Amino acid sequence: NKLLVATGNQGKLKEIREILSDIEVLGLSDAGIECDVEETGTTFAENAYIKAFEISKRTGLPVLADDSGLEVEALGGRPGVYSARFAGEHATDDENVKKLLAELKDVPKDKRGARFACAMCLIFPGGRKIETFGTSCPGIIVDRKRGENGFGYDPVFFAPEYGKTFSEMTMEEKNKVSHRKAALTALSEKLKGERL
Ligand code: ITT
Repeated sequence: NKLLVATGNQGKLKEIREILSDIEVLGLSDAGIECDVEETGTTFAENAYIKAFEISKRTGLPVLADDSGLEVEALGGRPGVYSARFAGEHATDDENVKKLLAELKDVPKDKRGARFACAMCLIFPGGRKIETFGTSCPGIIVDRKRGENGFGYDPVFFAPEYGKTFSEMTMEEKNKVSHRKAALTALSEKLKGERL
């Protein structure tokens, strides 16, 4: 019972592995596949489909793709689908977080609301596809990094309900309230226990 996930992001992969604990989850690097699909879509759903479709075409295997990002209210929903490339084409997580904090420098605390969003697309050989979407618990963007866990924007995404940033949560805690968990729960419901 194996599932190939069309991602080169090790942070995503770790979380997906933990959430889908009864399936053997492989990333592109585990399968020796180059991670070079261009994300030309304008929505999370389009990009998830583009990644799943391309890798399933190349391998003939069932493929799951995750396209996700951070939506900040004060920035009109940016960086959104550009979250990975916010500070430039090959930006590091650190550079993206720096750019976000710089853009929010003069925004007061009560206007720093944000959420993560995640689109999942699963494509079977033969072309059947299942698509889902999920959002995280509400958050605010704090003005400095807090915590060591997670990846991406986790160190500055503070969840008031829990009094912690996503980086101060354990993976188990984050996986209860994350956009990725919500999208994968919806996916399991659509699969209704059917084997992959
Ligand atoms: P793949 O396309 O290979 O899956 P990627 O990192 O390019 O990897 P995306 O295009 O979906 O993935 O961009 C998602 C970006 O949004 C990612 O780089 C993070 O910076 C951010 N992000 C998504 N989920 C996150 C999470 O749970 N915690 C923190 N940041 C997250």
